Amino acid sequence: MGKFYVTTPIYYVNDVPHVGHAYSTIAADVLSRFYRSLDYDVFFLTGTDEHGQKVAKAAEERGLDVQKHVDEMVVPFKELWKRLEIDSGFIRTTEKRHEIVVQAIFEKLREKGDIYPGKYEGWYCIFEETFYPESQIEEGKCPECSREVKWVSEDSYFFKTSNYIPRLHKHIEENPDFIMPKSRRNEVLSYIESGVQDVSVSRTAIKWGVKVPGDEKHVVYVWFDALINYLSGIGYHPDKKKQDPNFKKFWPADVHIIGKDILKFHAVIWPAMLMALGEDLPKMIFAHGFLTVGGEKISKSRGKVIDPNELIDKYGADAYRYFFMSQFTFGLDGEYTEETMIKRINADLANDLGNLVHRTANMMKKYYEGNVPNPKYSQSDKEGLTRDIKIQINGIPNHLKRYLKVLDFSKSLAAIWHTISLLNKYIEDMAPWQLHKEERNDELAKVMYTLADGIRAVAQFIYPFMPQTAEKIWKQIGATGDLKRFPETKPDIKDLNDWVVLKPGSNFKIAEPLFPRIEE
Ligand code: ME8
Repeated sequence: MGKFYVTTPIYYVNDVPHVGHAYSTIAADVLSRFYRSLDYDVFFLTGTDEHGQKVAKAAEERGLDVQKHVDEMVVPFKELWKRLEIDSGFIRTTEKRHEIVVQAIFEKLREKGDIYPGKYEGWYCIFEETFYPESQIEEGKCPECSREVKWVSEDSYFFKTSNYIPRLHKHIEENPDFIMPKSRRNEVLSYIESGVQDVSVSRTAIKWGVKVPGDEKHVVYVWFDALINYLSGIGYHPDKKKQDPNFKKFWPADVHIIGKDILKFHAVIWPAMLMALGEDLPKMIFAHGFLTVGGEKISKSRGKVIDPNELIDKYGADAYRYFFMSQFTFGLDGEYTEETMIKRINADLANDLGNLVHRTANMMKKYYEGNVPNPKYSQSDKEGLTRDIKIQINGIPNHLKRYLKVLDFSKSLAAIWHTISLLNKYIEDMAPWQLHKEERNDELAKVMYTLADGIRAVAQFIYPFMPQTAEKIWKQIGATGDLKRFPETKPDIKDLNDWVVLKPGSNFKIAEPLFPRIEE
């Protein structure tokens, strides 16, 4: 099978993580679990961006040495990822393995003439860690966040970004999936068509950062440093002899997941850096939308904070993951309210999924002492509801492959939930209690088996999104196979008896409700 390399942004450790950070990270985790379950060799990288003025300033405000500050601030990120079942590699830009690579790349590009000394004069916004041309500054305010910008006039190294723009332009035109969604691709195209300047890639006014090799009064610009994590995190080194085999295996990245705020860095500067290094470009850069509250981007500095830990305490990690992945279209902005979250958990998780499992468990207990019966499907079942259910379930793996290829998490979940609704409707339509009463035992066995195996399939489908719940269901239905191996869509259904996956005789137990109803 193939390989899959997915990344998230590495987050600034000026503050604790918020729901926006968790959003990108959960999305990457879902993809990574999905591709693992398809037997891909997966590398998923997240981490923290620990240099730059913004982080140094946060340390100063706390009266702490910067290193001590970053060592402390990385902890809440790691803890949150653990709570959210994020199964990934982790890189910190203050790690030696990263700093060495940043310096080696700087040196290589300087030798090549792609990095040259000069003088930077212009405006700098510490919050955005970005330089802005005069033309974008109004009344001394940052065009992005409206904070005050600072006039910077200092010696600086520049990276010849402009050299690579024609090639980048062509690449974007020829590869419609390189920047997703389409609206973002258009944004980048018009940005580069308006002309791109070389980027300042070092600072002399600050000390906190990776030292420029051979010219230590400079530190490397935080973005130049941070982007390199995607390479250093898988063992890259510009000297091939020093490369880890992982680099060869996993590069180029299959998808960089980012928020739309950092699109230009990823879709312009980063590809230019890679071209300068002679490395392949990532296959896809997906810039998702913002989570908003009252129409405004959620971010600590704007006073709009939603603490993921609080929501996990109240609703659990899986409900959290489910809500954020199902509620919003990944490429668009989405307005968050706790009320919608509660409604969604009650309707989809407590009702649809929870009831399906609970009702089936109760009937299984009543009719079969909990032991899943052995169905004998017949030709006539081909025409009926049972067949419809099987066909629906059979179609899901291909649907999910298609949707997740373009990071459509909400459509993927909608497809799974459609199946869950059909299974619930199947209970009503087939009325197993009636079959039981009338002692139509063969029919009852088929219906109850179809339900149990349908639930087995649902557990496998939801596994990438809700790993804990999938495991719980797996245990509850007494399944013995590999939950994490994703089922394949079968080309044709000839005989429903070929579709017996969950072993008849499995012990389907009654258990605590998966998702207790929340007071609305
Ligand atoms: O930009 N909605 O780090 P950062 C959705 N260190 N996603 C959001 C969000 C929101 N309201 N707020 C933040 C940096 N995010 C750099 C990145 S990468 C080489 C360096 C997510 O801590 C989203 O992914 O400001 C966004 O791009 C990222 O957090 C910014 O995190």
